[in-house]
Amino acid sequence: MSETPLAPCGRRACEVTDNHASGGYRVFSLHDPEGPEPEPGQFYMLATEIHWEQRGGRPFLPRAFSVADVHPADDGIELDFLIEAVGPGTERLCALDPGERVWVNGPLGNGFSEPRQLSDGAVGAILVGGGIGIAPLALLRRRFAASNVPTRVLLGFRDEAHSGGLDDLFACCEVALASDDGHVGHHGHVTDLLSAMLAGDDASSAAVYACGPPPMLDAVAALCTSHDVPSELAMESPMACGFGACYGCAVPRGDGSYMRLCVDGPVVRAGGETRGPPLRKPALGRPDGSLPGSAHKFSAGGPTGLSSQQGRAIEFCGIELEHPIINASGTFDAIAARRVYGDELLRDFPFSAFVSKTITLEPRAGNEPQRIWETPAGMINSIGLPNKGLDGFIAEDLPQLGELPVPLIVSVMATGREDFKRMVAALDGRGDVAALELNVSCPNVHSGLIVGEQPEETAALLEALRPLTQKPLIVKLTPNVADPAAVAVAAEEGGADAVSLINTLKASAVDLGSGKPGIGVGQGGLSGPAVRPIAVGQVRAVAGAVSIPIVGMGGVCSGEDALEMIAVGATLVAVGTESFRDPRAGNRIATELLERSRSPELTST
Ligand code: RRO
Repeated sequence: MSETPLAPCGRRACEVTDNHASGGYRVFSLHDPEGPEPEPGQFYMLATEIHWEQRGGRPFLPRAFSVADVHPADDGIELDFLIEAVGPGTERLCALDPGERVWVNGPLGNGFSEPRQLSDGAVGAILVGGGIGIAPLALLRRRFAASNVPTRVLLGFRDEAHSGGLDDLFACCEVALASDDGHVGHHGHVTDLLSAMLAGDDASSAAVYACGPPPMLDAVAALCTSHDVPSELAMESPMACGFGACYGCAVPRGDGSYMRLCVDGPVVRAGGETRGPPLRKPALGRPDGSLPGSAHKFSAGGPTGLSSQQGRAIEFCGIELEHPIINASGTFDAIAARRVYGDELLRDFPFSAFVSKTITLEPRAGNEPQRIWETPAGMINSIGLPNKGLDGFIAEDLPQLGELPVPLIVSVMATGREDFKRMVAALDGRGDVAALELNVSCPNVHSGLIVGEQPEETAALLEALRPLTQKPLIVKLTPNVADPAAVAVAAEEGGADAVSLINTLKASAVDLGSGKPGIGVGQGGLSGPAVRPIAVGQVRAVAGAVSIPIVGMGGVCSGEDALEMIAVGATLVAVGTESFRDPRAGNRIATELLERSRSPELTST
């Protein structure tokens, strides 16, 4: 297991060097001077630098693509991607001109294994690709050729218009073809070719590697299981971030739980198990050698360059923070991000405090896919609070979160007061927890009662919890009520130290292709710049009603947006969805905020 990070920390702008038609698809190439060479099966999150939110605020999220080929360049490497224009994101990428720049985050995820890693007896490889799924197999074939692994390639296409990439990526080798319409090769499915091959004598010495549409992968997995041949499948799932933050790319494991395909895949062993051990074990200790749990006070002049001498250090509920930018709960998984980006993440951590994803008393698997849906200038999520439960969190996550170089705020949620009390009492004694956020506003857990929708319930909850802890209690408010200020006042009267708002707005979408809801469970919560004016309005209303500090959030993408939140009364500003697009959005926004607040034109409401 490699101790090196998968990818440079954050996103970087890479120049397009070529973009040409290839059958019904396009092959475009990027010059990457900084990134490490990707493994076959790994992927990148891509978005164009300009004109991304071009048509009605879409595309908004970056798109995930497997890398199809890699070439050495004078300076760094050149990456090839195979792409078909099927929606606003792929259409924009297909239209790229050489010289334009693309935001690149990667390489990400687990790549394919060698045959011998899958089975002692496997010495050769059979690659099975369908449609655009041939892309990662092109790089895999090249890797196996270089390491003298005997490899056979079976590729299938729907029709001629969907047979792109062949000449560009597989021109050099013998390939058996199949097509649904019979225009080339075997008239039928590529899995017919695999079936015939596995019935042959030498199948027991091979491992199968497949990428393509889900029905094809199911058929490959079934064939391999029946012939007792090991296989790896490169899968796809809608994802917003690619580095474990959004929890959108959930794929069932078969035991009732889900894996995040971005960090547990995209290559998985047939049968649903992930490829192997976690990507990387985080190193113990802090980069500066200080002890975990000692980081709740900050000296001036931190890594972002924001310093208390410059008047930017913030006191929040008795906790000293280096700057006003924190993360919104559930939008950044620091443990997963550290596995992807390594300790570089800690050296210049994006936030001045870290808020955990909300935990519950008992473990939860989360909601069934589809969990995310892109909308104009935003997205809907219905993640459904997947978490390890209080005990799992304390045993497994808390020690790792205690190594972060910033104070930790743990977000908790329960459907009943007694469960809330048990969680608060259990976390009260933890020195590594600086404060607690009470999530009384999740739109995606259907308990019958959302405490934060009723001022009396909110006040009663706070009155029950206040005697249990000296730690600051921050109440996360819902925007899905007529009068959020009334709930904020109730929280303050009940003994809350601060309020945070807004959680996401209840929302829905329809997949016009299938006629089904865009979100598996029918509805979810809307976030992103689309909700920012609502968030600003609600922060303003709450600030006029309470005297406790406010954490403002909702669609903050820039220093100016953060300044707007502060102008209407926020003490801290949380960044949420923007971290999916830019993993270092927190650092960027903190720096922009400092620069903007020094500017002479600064005005306030
Ligand atoms: O996990 C979620 O689905 C979720 C939560 Br807990 C929340 O508070 N807000 C949200 O939009 N999603």
